[in-house]
Amino acid sequence: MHRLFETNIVRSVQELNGSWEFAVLRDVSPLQVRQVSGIQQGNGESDDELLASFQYDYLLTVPGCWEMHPKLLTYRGAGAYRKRVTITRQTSLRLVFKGVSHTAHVYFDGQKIAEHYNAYTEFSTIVKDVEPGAHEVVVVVDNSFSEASALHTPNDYYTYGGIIRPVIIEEIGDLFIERLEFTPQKDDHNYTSDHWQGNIRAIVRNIGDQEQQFVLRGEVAGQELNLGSAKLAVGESCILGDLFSFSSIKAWNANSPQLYELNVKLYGVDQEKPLDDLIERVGFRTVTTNNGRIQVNGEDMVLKGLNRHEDHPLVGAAFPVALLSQDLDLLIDMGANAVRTSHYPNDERFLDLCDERGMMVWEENHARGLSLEVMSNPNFIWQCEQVNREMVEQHRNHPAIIIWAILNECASNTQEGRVHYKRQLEQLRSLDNSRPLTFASHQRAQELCFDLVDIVSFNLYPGWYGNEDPGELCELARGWADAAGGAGKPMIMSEFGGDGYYGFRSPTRVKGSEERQADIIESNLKAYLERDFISGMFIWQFCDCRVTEEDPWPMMRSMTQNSKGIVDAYRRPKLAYSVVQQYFNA
Ligand code: ADA
Repeated sequence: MHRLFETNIVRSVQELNGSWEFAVLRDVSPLQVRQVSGIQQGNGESDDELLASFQYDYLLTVPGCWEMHPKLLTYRGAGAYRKRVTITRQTSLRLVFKGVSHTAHVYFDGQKIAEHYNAYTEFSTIVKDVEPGAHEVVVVVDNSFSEASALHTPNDYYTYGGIIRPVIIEEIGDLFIERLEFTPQKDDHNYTSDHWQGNIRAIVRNIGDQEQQFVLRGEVAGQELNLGSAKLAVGESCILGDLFSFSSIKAWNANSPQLYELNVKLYGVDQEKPLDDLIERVGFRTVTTNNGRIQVNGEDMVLKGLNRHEDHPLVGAAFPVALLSQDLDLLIDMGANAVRTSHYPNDERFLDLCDERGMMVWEENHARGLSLEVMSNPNFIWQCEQVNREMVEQHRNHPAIIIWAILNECASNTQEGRVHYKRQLEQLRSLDNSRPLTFASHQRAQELCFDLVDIVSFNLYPGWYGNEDPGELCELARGWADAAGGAGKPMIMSEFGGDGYYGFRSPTRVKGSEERQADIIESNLKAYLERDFISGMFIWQFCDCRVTEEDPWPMMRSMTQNSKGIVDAYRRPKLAYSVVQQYFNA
């Protein structure tokens, strides 16, 4: 199940999940091969010899992380996944990979057809005019750390190896709808009326050998939409769409998360039968920042949230829907109305669940604690630009996402770092200007980038890394923000918390005990909930998570895990759980 709703009725879509053969490539890393040889392999080049040398000794589940296999518990390096697919008629195929960690090189019948960097965004590739019969898909996956990877670095979370999210294979014709974009608008600002606008854009591609003419028709909430017609030259794509008005709309909000299907069909000229289709699920809501507060549908909100790493000892980062849903159930049970996808774009099905249950989402790009030196890595700029673009293009239709963010705790205290923050925030605004932007800062009075964002956000750990009083510290933080270009902007406490080792109880309430963790959470929540200038808070963190074993993490994190979860890695509640319930439900 790659989404929580049907994405196509006309187009044939199959999941390529299940058992794949797997070969460990201890000595071959495609990234290294490419760097060492200096050969940039392009589409269509054959790597027969390399592919033929692989020994497929394992059967692994896709989606899955190879670290779940008893022989690969800590394997860091390259591996090859192989799957045979049978096609029953001549067709073009579109292969969609929802997440491969970290780097993927994809081969179809021995020909290289795609490569992609970053575990947390999807990519797709097209193979034209495939003959009926059996074919072979090989995905060479690499989760090693090197200069080539600026964003996956040894860090305070684990980055696994494998095809961690679903794989889809679609049969497409010469013309197909690549993507749909939906942006709700409320031009009358009258949120009691059921009139809304929706800006709808469809991206259509012609992969055939001839010019193609087509018509696009859609439907939302029972209303038919004429999206226009176009003539598309060979190899071209185009965008069709308009701003549509809707009546009798129920808005999406956290208490009543009304969703609608946006169903778009593509027809040949004068044809009755659609050639292709694409379905998205959308909601009507606006997000604004006025008067130092955050509004959803014009109403001031206080975000009561937790930071969540997509990590679980049973599955690594490759979550089945049941576990995604369990996480959401726990968040809701704690009284949270928001979740932050620290520190990377999340599984789309988690976002689908958030849409359904009214859980507001701060989604951020992939970066945690990158120093100026890492930000100067020549790969940093394109790797960030790519993840930003893919995150917004792929997730923009989720009404649950109300904030985009970048670069958690990076060098925003330097002029060189500021250049990156500015460039990336401008990029995000150009992709989607319907949501406020922020980043989580730990730079205190040294912060230089608050003038660039809509919301100022602080990661401070009063009671854990220091013994400050949370109330006094957040007032100081408001002052730092005001002095640094953040005056008048809403403020979020984006991280706070402390370690609590599951089962470690201590009458002295020593640091690390569940008691002390509960005390820290309580003093922070109390301070933030009673201050009007705070528009949101995200506890660090939802669940304990594994950290990478490379230095310096084992020395910094007992049991190589970040133990600041309110539930442990297996989702067992700690003492702080009921404290969160008490404050979030008050
Ligand atoms: C940082 C960081 C988190 C985590 C946390 C901690 O603020 O953003 O990823 O490392 O600190 O546990 O110290």
